[in-house]
Amino acid sequence: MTITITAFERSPDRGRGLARDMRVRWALEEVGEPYEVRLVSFKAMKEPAHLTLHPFGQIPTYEDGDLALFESGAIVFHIAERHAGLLPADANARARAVAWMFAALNTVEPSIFERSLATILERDEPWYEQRLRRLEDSIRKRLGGLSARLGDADWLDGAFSAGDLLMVTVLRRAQGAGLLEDYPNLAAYVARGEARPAYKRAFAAQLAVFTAASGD
Ligand code: GTB
Repeated sequence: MTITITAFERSPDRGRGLARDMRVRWALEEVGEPYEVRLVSFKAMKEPAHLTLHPFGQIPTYEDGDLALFESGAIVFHIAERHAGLLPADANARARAVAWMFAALNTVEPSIFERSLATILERDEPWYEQRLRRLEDSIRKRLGGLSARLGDADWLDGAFSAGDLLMVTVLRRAQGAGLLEDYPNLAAYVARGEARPAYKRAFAAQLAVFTAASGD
């Protein structure tokens, strides 16, 4: 049975690979697992059929036989646990890689995500500039810590892992905002992730959806 994931029928990111199906596609490409994609509209996401898969009516979801999952982090973890290549075999190294997965989603992603939302939804508020400064201060705190820890290493803890995969997808949302660019080792880290063949295949697949939908 082929794995099926869901993704935006029309991603608001216009094919930049910023929606969270990208990390699931990338993980599946890294482990060489074929998958199908069911595209869903914003309307369909809130309808009963999709809500049985995702209680919050979002993408991505993951179905494999009688297993249905939501939450991109849980999906990537599931893929990483069942296939070689995304988590080290050594128990301590594996625990550290899992810690980096949580760090990406719990510690680094929130302020980056909030900032992007604020730039879309709160731009006209009188307190917008103040909020943006606050969010950017907290992003810089996280990027500073991450940059110091990464140093001149290629990946966060030894070989490339699911922790790096999630961290790179999270950091990509801070690109072009004058944030990531202040940390050359993090910018190079993201570029290393984006240069991986599995990343390129995943990116091309999600871009093809946008291109087909827009008739470009
Ligand atoms: N914690 C969940 C997970 O990690 O899976 C969050 C899932 C989530 O936020 N899904 C978003 C969604 O379905 C898409 S990824 N939103 C529709 C809704 O809530 O109704 C977030 C996202 C959306 C758009 C862009 N973009 O345009 O750049 C980037 C990321």
